[in-house]
Amino acid sequence: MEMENKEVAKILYKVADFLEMEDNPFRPKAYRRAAHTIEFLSDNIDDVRKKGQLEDLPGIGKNIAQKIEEILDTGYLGYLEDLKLSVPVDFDALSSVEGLGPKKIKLLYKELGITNLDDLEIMAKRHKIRRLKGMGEKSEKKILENIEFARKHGSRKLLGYVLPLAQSLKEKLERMEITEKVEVAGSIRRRKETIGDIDILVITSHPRQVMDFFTNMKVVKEVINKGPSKSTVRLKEGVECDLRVFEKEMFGAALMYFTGSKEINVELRRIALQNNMKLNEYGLFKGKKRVAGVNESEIFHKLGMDYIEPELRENRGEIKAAIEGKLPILVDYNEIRGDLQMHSNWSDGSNSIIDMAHTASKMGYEYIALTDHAGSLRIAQGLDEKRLKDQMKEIDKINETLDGITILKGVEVNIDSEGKLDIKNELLNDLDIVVASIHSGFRQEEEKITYRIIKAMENENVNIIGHPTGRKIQERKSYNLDLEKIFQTSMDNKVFLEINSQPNRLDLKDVNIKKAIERGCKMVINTDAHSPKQLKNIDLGIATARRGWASSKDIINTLSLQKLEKILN
Ligand code: DGT
Ligand code: CA
Ligand code: CA
Ligand code: ZN
Repeated sequence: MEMENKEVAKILYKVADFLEMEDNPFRPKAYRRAAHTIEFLSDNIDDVRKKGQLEDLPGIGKNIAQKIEEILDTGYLGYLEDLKLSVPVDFDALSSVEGLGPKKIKLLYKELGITNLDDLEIMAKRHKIRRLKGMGEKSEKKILENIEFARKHGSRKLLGYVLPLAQSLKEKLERMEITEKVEVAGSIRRRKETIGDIDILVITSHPRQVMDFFTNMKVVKEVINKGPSKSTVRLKEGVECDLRVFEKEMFGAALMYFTGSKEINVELRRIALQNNMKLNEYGLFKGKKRVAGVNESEIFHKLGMDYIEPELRENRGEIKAAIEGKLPILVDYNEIRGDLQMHSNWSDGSNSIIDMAHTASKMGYEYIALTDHAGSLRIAQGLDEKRLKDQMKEIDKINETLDGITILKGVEVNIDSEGKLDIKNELLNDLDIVVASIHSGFRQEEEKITYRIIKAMENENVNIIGHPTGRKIQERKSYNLDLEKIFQTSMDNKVFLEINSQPNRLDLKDVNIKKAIERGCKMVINTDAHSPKQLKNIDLGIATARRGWASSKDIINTLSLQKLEKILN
């Protein structure tokens, strides 16, 4: 089984979380360190293992190396499963409540017997939590607010985690000779930021054989149900997957139906009825006659509208636009010419500047901006002004050796709690790109935090606001922001809001991108990569931009280097 480094790291982090609830401070640290090493490793961990070099990695000794091998072999770690059994706490659910870490979860369990979200809610409502050590009335109130958020987002998985999984299943099925066509449908095809389950559709004239193969794959943990036209399995990664079989004549209708969303389906069916037709997963019918169904476009056309890209199918106005011929031409997955936020091992990235540039060059980019952390961000090993100057010289040197790609000199500078930047203006002025981001003081009130960002945008050296709302999917809500003011200032000062492509950020998010475009803002899609591999996350950012109705004209890094430099000045 091909395991991603981040999946292995995730299991080790989870072990650390559980160990944290015991009283030995040393062991969680060891697991966390090993997890961090793997998370930021540029080589595939399985390759390292095959070369017998696991124990050469920093922080990985014999014991943890054995555990990594077990994870790579089985997708599981027995030790973690044992730990889970030793405390009957629904750790995933509780830790999804913002503000609850392992230590607090332990406290809540030991003192109040809280094991899940329902217990937590009851105890908070009975005001039992405010009496615990280190808690108070305020944290009790916060918990109540955050439970609701955690419930809503709890069991869904990040697109960035599920998409590669779905694509590998698709490829497995495509490699069978008896499958004629395989498509991933559902929320994954729409590139929604979180995913409930994977939906795959197949054309085949040998459904039983395909189902046998599907339910017996090595990545399957459990068969939930199996039939000739539909089967459902739970994968070892914890995600469910539906496989459905259709005939060729109706495949377009099936794909349309199972791509959804439910909301657009309801609306499309209504429009079909209005036109004396009937739409379902088997086709578009006039009386008993199927008038369309082989592919999606003919169905859309027969319904009197343009083809709607899957990313837009949320019933947010796309049907009306499709009828009026006013859908935007969405920015394409191959239109991005460069990535304007990334980190190297000069700060908290895992690789050299050259490594990043080479991967970017292979991706066909014309330019990248190196934007290491600088100033006071201690946790991210921020560069001081002298190191930043050294790096600029280094980039000049590297640029001379590169062909076809240019590295722009940049920085990610911190916006402090007053809205000031922690690097001097003269130095910022010497850089090609300045990304300013908030990394602390997330909980300030709306007026204050909006002011900080506006103040940063008014600095004439700032080009981009990084991850503008600070949300982390399923982890942290966005800051309280007056987005209208931010959009206006962005336009007035020609400062571009970022669409950050990190799988758990996707910030700005789709609906905010749409609003920004309606106001006339331009944006930039960046990965904020900390390793060469993460540069590939750009597709998640592009998908998000497409879900926000963005065209290439709305996105500045679709421009050539020459044009980009012009609008940056
Ligand atoms: P998910 O899995 O929660 O991330 O979201 P989806 O959109 O993939 O939903 P899922 O897997 O329940 O169903 C796949 C698609 O099938 C969905 O987008 C629309 C269609 N569908 C499923 N159930 C219904 C239904 O009850 N009514 C309608 N109109 N469409 C449905
Ligand atoms: Ca689904
Ligand atoms: Ca489903
Ligand atoms: Zn960083």
